[in-house]
Formats: sequence, structure tokens, C-alpha cells
Amino acid sequence: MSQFNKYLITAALPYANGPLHIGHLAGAYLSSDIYARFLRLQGKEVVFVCGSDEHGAAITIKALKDGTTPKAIVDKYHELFKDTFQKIGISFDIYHRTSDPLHHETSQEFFSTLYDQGVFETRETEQYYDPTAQQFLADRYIQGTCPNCDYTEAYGDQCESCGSTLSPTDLINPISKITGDKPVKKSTTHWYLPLNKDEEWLKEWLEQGVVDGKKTHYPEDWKNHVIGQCKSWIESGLHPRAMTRDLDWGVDVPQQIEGSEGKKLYVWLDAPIGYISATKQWAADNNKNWEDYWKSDDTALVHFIGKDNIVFHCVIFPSILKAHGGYNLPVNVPANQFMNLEGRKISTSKNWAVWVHEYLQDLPGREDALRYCMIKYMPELKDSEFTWKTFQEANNNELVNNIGNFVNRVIVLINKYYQGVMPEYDPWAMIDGPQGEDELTSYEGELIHLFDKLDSVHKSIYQYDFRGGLKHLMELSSLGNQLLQNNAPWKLIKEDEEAVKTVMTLAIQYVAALRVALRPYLPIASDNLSNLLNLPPLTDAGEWTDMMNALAEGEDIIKPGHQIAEAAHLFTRIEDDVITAQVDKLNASILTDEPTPTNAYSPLKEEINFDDFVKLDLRTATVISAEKVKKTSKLLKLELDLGFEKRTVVSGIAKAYDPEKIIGKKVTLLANLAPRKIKGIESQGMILMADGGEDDLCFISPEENTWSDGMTIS
Ligand code: B3M
Ligand code: ZN
Repeated sequence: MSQFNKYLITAALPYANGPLHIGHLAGAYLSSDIYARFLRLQGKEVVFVCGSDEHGAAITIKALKDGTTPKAIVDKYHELFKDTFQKIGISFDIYHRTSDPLHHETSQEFFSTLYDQGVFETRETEQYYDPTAQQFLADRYIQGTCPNCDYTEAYGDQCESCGSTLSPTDLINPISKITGDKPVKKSTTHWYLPLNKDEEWLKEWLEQGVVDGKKTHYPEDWKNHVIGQCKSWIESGLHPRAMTRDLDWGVDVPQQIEGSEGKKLYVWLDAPIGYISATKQWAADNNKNWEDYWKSDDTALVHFIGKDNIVFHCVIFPSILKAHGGYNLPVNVPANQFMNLEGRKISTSKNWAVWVHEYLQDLPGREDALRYCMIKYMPELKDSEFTWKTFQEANNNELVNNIGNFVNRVIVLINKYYQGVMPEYDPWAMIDGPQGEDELTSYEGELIHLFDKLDSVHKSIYQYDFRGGLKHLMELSSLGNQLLQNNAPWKLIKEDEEAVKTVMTLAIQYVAALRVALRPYLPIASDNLSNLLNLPPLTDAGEWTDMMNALAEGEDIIKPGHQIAEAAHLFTRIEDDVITAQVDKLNASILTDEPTPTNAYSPLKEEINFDDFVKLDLRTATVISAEKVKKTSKLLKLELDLGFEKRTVVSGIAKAYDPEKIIGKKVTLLANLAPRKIKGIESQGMILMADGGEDDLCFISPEENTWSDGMTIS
């Protein structure tokens, strides 16, 4: 949706109760940063806001645990966050905080407006109270036995063992986490947002992108998992939700409201308004009008978050904004899923995480390597996995061997042949293109290819497909390498000096394109490319658009006569000892008795559609003979009876099954897989197995006796 000129981009406000880990980066911060940087490069007006979420039980519980005050906790983490985000290159226009008076004022104004408009319902309920501590207990302050699974340390809002959502009164033998005493029930009054009244318009807004008869966005651009979560929430019925709490840390309910004493705003009425107060502060600092970014039709509001915050940003906050009136609703909420770490869920409480500030200390100068790996495996549509090994491979095989190698060859050769000054060249000299050897091509045609590749990066980013954009970028660099490989200027220089000038000029256009295209992804590498090309660092003010306009006109980005700098490496290899040290550190730090999973689950493959599925012809069959394939340890040669014909299949199951024990076994066969030769034997199909990793395999078999051979499975 590029009809917007202005963008207000938000990234979830992290709770200031512990350091940032790689899951945070992969969840919301890198995606929002790529998006913001790219839009700026396109000359769009962007305000990218974030800040620390400093209220709520997450903070007070941490203070209680550390024997300190909530204020000390948030001050500590706020500073750490600011520093970490800056070092890893997240280009916020402002990093604000919810303890700031401007934020308190802004969220109180929201509360008062909703109150004055009669939006809230007041309700009196019984809630747990700790008589010794003389305070009501937030859900997370109560622990007890889960009624569903008997886990004894379930929280008042959720059981972490079985995952069920609870309310404090569900717990068996509840105790207060503050004193360890048994809490008592006491009545209290709160203001509720009647979400049940919003069901209808929320549905229309989410499904059709229409509010009050006005088209606001295209739901088909939203991620399926985001829409799916919202719909299932709404379909199961929305209920009034309390917007206040009995707490002593947070934003006060405005004093002029009767009964406000001792009451604070619910953290989800407070935190998202942090996006607005951050914008107000940014506008005040930059002589702008904040309302232009929240209330005008030509501004797109986009929320970047992790999947655990979807309902708050797609149901609750929109309800608050609409009830207040005058504010834009988000045009998209491109939430990511979760990133796991070495086979486990990242967990702050179990200390199973790669902490970003520690990474920055342990692997100095490798900010972009982490960004690269996080983006390559970004959990855009499904959960993904970070391992130190894949990190090392991504750095060494892709950054060093692909981009680094290409750039280095170009810079070295231009310095060698032309003393670093781009020569005059003949654009009509025929050279081998990057696409294939002996495929002669014209210079202009190649500039168009370059343009198209860059355009694919653009399209991916607009679809929030940041991984896809990165893939196109790597292909760009591979094409550059291919161009050099196919023309071999180091040989050609002896035969045709003119052609080499054309090849090297084309190659430098690729490098110059990478300087701009890498900017949203790997900003430090982009700056280093600027140095190598002897160009100023990008200012993120429309340079993408300038470059595309030039290429569309068949104009060079770097012209004859331009002097480049000496060669220097963009990336360097990461050796095994660095990786081993990180893996050891991780394993040593975990606070749990659970054994490390040996069979780290493999992440799900890409989604397929029904048409893909029906292409598979699955048949049942019986094993009629089985023998080991000679000189192999894993392979068995099987004869299968499908009822209507017999087949030979080679299967890698010898470590899990003795051949004699599987004769007569019923199996499921992928029967229309193209035959292929394995160790000289033609294998006519593939047997379906469940794979638990290592040699842990078992047949996916039809139920004995009920299935006859050759039956189609659908
Ligand atoms: N602090 C939850 C989280 O960090 C919460 C996000 C607020 S966004 C307005 O996951
Ligand atoms: Zn449970």
C-alpha cells in the first residue's frame, strides 16, 4: 500500500524487567527497522517509535525478587535497552519510556476521555487480597495448584506447565507471592471496557478493512496467523475487560474521578499509549505536529510485535482508540512468531537465551552478522530456530564467501587495472552476462536486470517478507560473482582490455546497488561499502528512489572518472572456537534440570496449499521381501505389494529395522514420486516414516486388517 506518504511505525515496548535477547530482535525490532529504513530510503516521511514498558506486574515482581524498587529496575533496564538498540543499529526516531510524565499525562487523558464519554462500566468483584502486605494481588502475584494438571506453581493468570489460561480464583491452595500467606477475598470496584459491544465493528474492520463505512486497509495484506488469532478471539466472544488495577506502581487513575484512590491503569491501557506519548515527545523535539502522524488520512500506522501481543494490538488497543475517537487504526500488524534457541524455547526465567548486550561484548564488530542470521531465520510465518552453528555458516558461507568475496574482487581489480579510477568504457562491448556463460549481453540489458532484482527486494519488503527481500539481495551478489566468473577479467585483460572495462564498470554498479539495498538490512556493511566506494554514508533520504530512477534511465550509479578507495574486507570468518565458547556458555548458564533435548525438533517447512497436497498419491502396501543393500549401513531394498502391482523401493531404515522383522508389515507409500537410482537400484517410490532424529524412525502404517493393499489415502 504505497499511497501513504507518511508512516508511523511502532515496535513493541519491551518490559523493562530483564535484558533483550535474540528472540526480541527476531520478533519485532529487526522487521520494524528494515521497514522504517527502507521507507526512508524511498523518501517517505517516517516516524519510528519505541520505548521501555515500565509498568505492570512484570516489573514489580522483578523488583520483589531482586529486593529492590521498581524504579531502580526500570532505570537499569531502560538504559541498557537504549544502548543495546543503538549498538545493534535499530534506527528509532525516539526511544521513550512509560515512566515519563508526558506519558502519564497522555494515558490519563485517554482514561478521562473514555470516562467522560461514558464508555466504561463499573463492576464490583471479589479479588484476592494479602492482609499482611495490605494490598490486592495482581494475577501474577498469586500462585497455587493448577486445577487442570496439578502443577503446584501455576500463576493466577496462567499455568506454565499445561498452558491453560486461568483466573486467580481457579487456583487450588492459592498463596501470595509477596508474603507467602494465604490471601483472602475482598471486594473492589474497577472500570471495564465493554469489548462485547465492539465485536461487530471489529469483525468488519478485520475482515473487510472498513470502519464506519470507510475503507482503511486491505486485510488480504495481513498475515494469516494474525487474522486467524483475532478471529478466533472474537468468535469465542469478547467480554468486558477491567482497565484498572489495585496496584501501587503504574499510572494513577486521574484524581478527579471518584473512587480513583489506589487505582492504577491496566498496563494494556497504558503501554500502547506509549506509542502516542513517544510521538508527542519526538514532535516536540523536532518542531513537528504529532497529530499529523496519528490523525491524518495519509499516514499509515503499522505495529510490529511478537505473536503474544496480537490481541492487544488488533482488538483491545483499536477498541480504545476508536472509543476515544479521532485516531487512525493500524493498517497492518505484521506480527512475527517465536524464535527458538538450540532446540528449546527461549526463556528468561530459565536463563536460556542469547543476550544481545553480551553478544555485542563477546563478538565485537559483528553486529551485522547477528542481524543477517536473525533476518535469514526470522519467524515471519512460523516459529524458527537459532543455532550457533547455523549462525557461523550464515556468516562464513554467505556474508564472507558471497557478498564479501564479490565486493573484494571488484575493488581489488579496479585498483589493480585502473589505479582505482573508473575508466571510460564502451557500453556496446559484448560481454558474458551473469546469467550464463557464453550468453553475450549488452550493458544496458544488464542494468535492467539489476533494476528488476532491486525491484523484487522492494516488493518483498512491502509485503513484510523481509526474508524474501534478503534472499533477493543475496542473489544480487551471486549474480555479481557470476558476472566476474563468466568473464574472468583476470584472463580477459590479456585479450580484450576494452571488454574488461565494461565488465568492471558493470560490476561496480552491482556493488553500488548493494550499498543502497543492504542499508535496511545490514547498515554497518552499507557504511563500509560507502567507504570502499569513496562515497558519503547514506542519509536515508530517498537514495533508493534516486538509484532506481537512474537505473530506469539506463544511467550508471558510478560513472567514469570516479575514484574508489583501497580494498578492505567487509566481513571476516568466524572460527569454530568462537562458536564452541558460545555453546558452552549457553549450556553452562541454563537454570533447569530438564535434559538438553537431543532431538532438537526441526522447524516446520514452508506452507503448501491443498493443490500441492493432492498431487501426492499415497498408497498402502505390504512388504514382501527385504534385504540390506551391500556396502551401505543404512539402506534396505524392499519389495512391496500394492495389490495391483509390485514395486522395488530403497529405504534408509536399516539402522532402525532388521530386514527379516518387517516382512509382512503394512506401510504407506508415496507412489507417484519419480523413480530414482540409489546405489544402482531403481527405487520406485518412497515409504513414509516418522523421523525422531538420529536413527529414531518408525513406519507410518495403516491400521492392520482394516486397510487393503493399494488403497488410496486422501
Ligand atoms: N511490554 C509485552 C512484551 O514485551 C509488552 C509489549 C507492550 S507493546 C505496547 O512482550
Ligand atoms: Zn496446568
